[in-house]
Amino acid sequence: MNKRIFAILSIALSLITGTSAQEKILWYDKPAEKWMEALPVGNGRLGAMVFGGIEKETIQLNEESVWAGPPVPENRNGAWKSIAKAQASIFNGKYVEADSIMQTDVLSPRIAPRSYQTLGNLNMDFQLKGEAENYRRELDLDKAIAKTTFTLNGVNYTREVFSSPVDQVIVVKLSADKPKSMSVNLSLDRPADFEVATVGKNKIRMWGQASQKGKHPGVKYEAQLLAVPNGGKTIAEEGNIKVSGANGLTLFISAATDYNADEPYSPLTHTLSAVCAKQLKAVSKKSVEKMVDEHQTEHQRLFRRVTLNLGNSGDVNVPTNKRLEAIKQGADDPGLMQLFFQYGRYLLISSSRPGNLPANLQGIWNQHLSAPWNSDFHTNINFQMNYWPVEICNLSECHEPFFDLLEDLVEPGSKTAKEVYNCDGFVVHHTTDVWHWTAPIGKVQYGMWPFGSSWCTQHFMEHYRFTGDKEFLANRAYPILKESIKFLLDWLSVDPRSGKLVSGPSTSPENKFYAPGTDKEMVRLDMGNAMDQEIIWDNFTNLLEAAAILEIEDDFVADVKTALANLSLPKIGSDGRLMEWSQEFEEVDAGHRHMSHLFGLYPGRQFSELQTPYYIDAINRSIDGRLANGGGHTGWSRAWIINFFARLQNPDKAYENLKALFQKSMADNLFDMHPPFQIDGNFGGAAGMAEMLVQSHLKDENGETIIQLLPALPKVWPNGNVSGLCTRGGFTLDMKWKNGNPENVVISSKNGGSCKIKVGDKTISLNLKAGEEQTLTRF
Ligand code: FUC
Repeated sequence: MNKRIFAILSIALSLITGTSAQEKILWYDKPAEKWMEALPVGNGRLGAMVFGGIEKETIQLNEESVWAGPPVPENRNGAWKSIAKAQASIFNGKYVEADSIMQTDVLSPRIAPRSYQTLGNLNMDFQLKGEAENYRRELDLDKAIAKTTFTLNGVNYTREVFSSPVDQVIVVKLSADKPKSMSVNLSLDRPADFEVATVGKNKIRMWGQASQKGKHPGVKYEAQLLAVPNGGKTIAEEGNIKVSGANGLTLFISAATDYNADEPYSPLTHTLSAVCAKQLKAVSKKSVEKMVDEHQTEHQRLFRRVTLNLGNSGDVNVPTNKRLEAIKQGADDPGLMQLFFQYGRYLLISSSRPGNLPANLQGIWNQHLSAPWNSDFHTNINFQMNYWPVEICNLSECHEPFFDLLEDLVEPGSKTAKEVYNCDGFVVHHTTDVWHWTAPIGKVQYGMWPFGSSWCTQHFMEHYRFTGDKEFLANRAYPILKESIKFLLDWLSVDPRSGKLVSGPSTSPENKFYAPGTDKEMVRLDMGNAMDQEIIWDNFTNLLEAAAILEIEDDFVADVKTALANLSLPKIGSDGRLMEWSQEFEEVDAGHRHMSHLFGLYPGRQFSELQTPYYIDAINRSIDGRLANGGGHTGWSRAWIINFFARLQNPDKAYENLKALFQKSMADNLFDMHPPFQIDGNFGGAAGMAEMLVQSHLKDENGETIIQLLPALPKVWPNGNVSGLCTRGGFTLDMKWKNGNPENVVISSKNGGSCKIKVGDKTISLNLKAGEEQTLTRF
């Protein structure tokens, strides 16, 4: 498409949706002083944090597979021999004994740190003196370009940075509007484990092997910087490149590692310098304009699928940090929330593209050698939360890296299931990383929880529900669900007190309670905690749904049906709250950040006002109890609460918690803070906003998807529109609302099928052919 037509179409699109290009920009009037003020770009694999400095500019670089290496935790072979003893202890009320048996006999030592690491820094020392004027740095989410502009000594400088998914390089384009104004010293470095050298006069190589203070030798990496000046003089000396008096300058950064995702313990044998050089050679033959065009087209292919306008864009002329500060002071700013929503989508596109590793605790953006929690894949909420927005926000293919990792864990997870538990199937615990280990580790409080795998398999089924991809269901979702459930069927035991099937000994992540009958001794393990039972319910019902679609009727399916009928379900306590454990224990931390027992509300679908109203009051009391005692204090915990209240169809509380996420857990660059930075809250928050606008997790008695429109629309968003949100059943939705009510809804079907649209108490039945769309204007 030529540029003019494209520009006209963009204007037309913004007129239709009521959003302008400015609304998708984060911007600031000062350079970043801290990393948490810098702006992220990424192509799924290569990330960069842009500070926007004037005399000196640093760009912190990442490559997703730069990890310190083995040793990793190992399975305790034969640990299962002690598990029956611990189970009996719990059934006999001896909780301290059970914790102690499991801690001593089952958990492996936590071998850490072994972290995801920074690739290094590109340092640019510009030969500039004087006061800059008209300073602005921005991140344009639609263009996926970070840009810094200022005027100094009468020269207008522009610096643009992007990470191209097409060319697999980071591009830094430096321009000035007066000739010969560009003089800069360039270098690459890293906090440890690196060597540098120049090649010819315009290339720097940096290489090494990631380690953790000399231990844990891991991934070998190389990064190369190619400087392509326009005019001026370029010399290379002692690992640096000096450019003086150029009219402009473009830098290309390539990076490669020997990490082999298919077999992490057999590194790739390709020559890293040759891989990097090849990528640089390819781009040096291309015009930067073409690279920008191709980069944007690829980014916008995904990004532009969804538009959101919450009715009031706020003042786009006020810097983003000041708007955030105003929210912290109590103001409402739907425009900034709209920006945060699209930022979530932008971050997912930029950190999780097909073929790459999935987004870790920091996406791909990490400046440390020892990152908080190693920046790993934490599977007791965080890793899953990263992918909560992926289907509903029309980024289905960005789910791929998640599926790939899970499938890679089946083999080691089967070994763990056999060696540690003497169970069939596969198991993953509270965390894992690029080395694909699956053993239970550390303390029972977090480590004794064999449910990372079963929770993650939920995503496979959800992918099917949103896309209707039957091949995926048959070849990927069903097999992995089956492996997860094989483990569960062996793991479950009969509770002699109730005759029901329960999981355990296991923690309700990562909470603790006072052991009954002791002088307030703290313990963690129970038989039949609510979360385990809910995840098992989810797994079983997912498998049965898949089996029905695939017309599988065999002994395994029959076993799952029987187990489901005998499964212990969550109970309501004497104080009216949903019980977190199987008994009414006295809790140690009433405001605990994990709200594991509410899994069945979100991301599960076991509890709903429409179908299980008797649970709703208990759930509300549980959340209120947590919040009254300081719950929601981490970004991800708050993000989870937004989703809970969206599902409870409580717009006021959903909004109150969304606002609290901005007020208490957000940095100036709109990164979520645990604190420290943890990207899950960005994704969980965006998912929560989508969930406030449309929900589709329920089915009616005939198995038809119920699509609920504006189930939790807050008063501050009375008018607005959204396009491109996806629902289960394979529908896509464009919707305009006025005075809190849907006015114009266009619903289209990917594969053909029927659904029930629900607005308040009214229901409309629809039956669409594949590719058909229908407009609804009366409700
Ligand atoms: C979970 C949480 C922590 C942290 C860690 C990465 O275990 O309990 O708060 O977010 O993951």
